[in-house]
Formats: sequence, structure tokens, C-alpha cells
Amino acid sequence: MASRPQPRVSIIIPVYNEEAILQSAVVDLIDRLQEFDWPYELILAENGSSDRTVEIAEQLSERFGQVVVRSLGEPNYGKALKEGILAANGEFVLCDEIDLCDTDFYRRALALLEANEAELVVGSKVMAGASDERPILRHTATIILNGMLRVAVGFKGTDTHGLKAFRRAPLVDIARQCLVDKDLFASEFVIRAERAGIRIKEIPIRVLEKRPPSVHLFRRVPNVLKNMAKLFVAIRVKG
Ligand SMILES: Nc1nc2c(ncn2[C@@H]2O[C@H](COP(=O)(O)OP(=O)(O)O)[C@@H](O)[C@H]2O)c(=O)[nH]1
Ligand SMILES: [Mg+2]
Repeated sequence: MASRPQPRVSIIIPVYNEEAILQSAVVDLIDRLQEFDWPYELILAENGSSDRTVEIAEQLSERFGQVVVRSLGEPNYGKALKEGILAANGEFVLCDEIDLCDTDFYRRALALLEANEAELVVGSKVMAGASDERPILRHTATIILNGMLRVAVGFKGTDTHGLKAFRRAPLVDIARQCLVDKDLFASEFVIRAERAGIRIKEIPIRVLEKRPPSVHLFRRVPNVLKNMAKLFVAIRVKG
């Protein structure tokens, strides 16, 4: 570890009960990352898995020095992502998902960040030019969630969840300030960045998942509604 170069890029992937694809997805991603010349760390931000995810992640970390495993607590996507961001060392941070591993997004987003055309790049599944190959119900859920974010907290973009890339320095304190976890942390992060005057650019992405989500859409709804209320208070009341 000590001899590893300081990473220029930190890739953060929250993982939960991913024993079926974790090994192959990470090996394939590391292979595809060879085309880039930047040193990177790959942070697997796990929490709460009840399958062999942690064991497999640790084996990957032993095999590949650039893989770091963080594993603590109850299942909580937002908390894992936030902790990953706070632990990142790179000048740039890429947030991905294990069923996507979209290196095309990395290339396009880093080009924008390096050219200083944006400080935060969000991969949008629904803007013009995007191609969302998920089932129509999930595509619709994304549009409904964004509509709710517009009304509740004045969000101006088209997507908050999923792929993101940013310069760590101006964004790390914004991640730290976020009060909501689970599914809506990512939304709070983008909305706080928007309100803080961070230069944000959305770029269209193609979403072709390797597998359906581990938690069914309908089971997420109560939590999303609860956290939407918390987000409203966090942004509109506490500010
Ligand atoms: N650490 C952590 N990761 C999670 C959790 N739920 C989902 N993930 C990860 O977040 C990413 C996206 O999850 P997915 O099930 O595909 O849901 P989607 O975002 O709706 O497509 C994947 O890498 C999952 O393993 C969780 O509770 N904790
Ligand atoms: Mg997914």
C-alpha cells in the first residue's frame, strides 16, 4: 500500500449483496481502466450485505492493490456513498454502480472536469440524447422522483441518482453537510451543490444494467417518501 502512487482519481462503488457479479464486474472494470493513464483507487463502499459480498471484496482488495474495501453497518446506499466520498483521496471522484461500471462516462466526465467546464458532472438517464434501457416503470420512477425534487426543493436538473464525477476539493464539504441518507443522499448532494453555485453539467448516458436492482422499486417507496420530507426540511428549513 505504501508504495502505491497517490491516486489522481477515486472511483466509488456502493455495493450491497452483489456476490453474483462483484468479482467479474471489478475484474472487467480494472481491465478496461488500463486504457486510462491516471493512477486510481477503487473504493467498494459496502454495508449490510448478508451474502459473500464482503469476502469477495476483500479477496479483490488482496489481489489488486488499488481496491479499497469499506464495510460497516446496516444496508444504506447513501451512507456508504457519503463515507466513500469522505474517504476518497483523488483530485477527482467518480461515483458509479456495480451493475453499470461505465468507463465511457468516466472519459467524457473527466474531460469536462479537466477542461474546467464543470466542477460536477452528472450522468442523466432522462435528458435528450440519453438511452435508458431499464424497464419503463423504473424510467418513469426516475421522472417522478425528479418532478418531486423540483417541487419540493427547487431542483433544476433532470437526474440526481447514479453516475457522477466531480473535483473533490469543492464538493467534499457539500457531501459532509448532507443530512439525508439512503436513496436520497445523492439527490441532496446534487441539490446542495446547485444551491452553493457549483458549476454543474449534465451529460446523457446509456443505462444498460447487468442485472435488476437488488431491492425492488416498490419496497423503496416508503423510504423515499420519508426521506423526501426530511430533505425538504434539510434544504428549505435548515438550509
Ligand atoms: N453499500 C450499499 N450499496 C447499495 C445498497 N443498495 C444498493 N447498493 C448499490 O448501489 C448500486 C445501485 O444499486 P441498484 O440495486 O442497481 O439500484 P438502482 O440504483 O436503482 O439501479 C449497486 O452497486 C448496488 O450494489 C445499500 O444498501 N448499501
Ligand atoms: Mg442498477
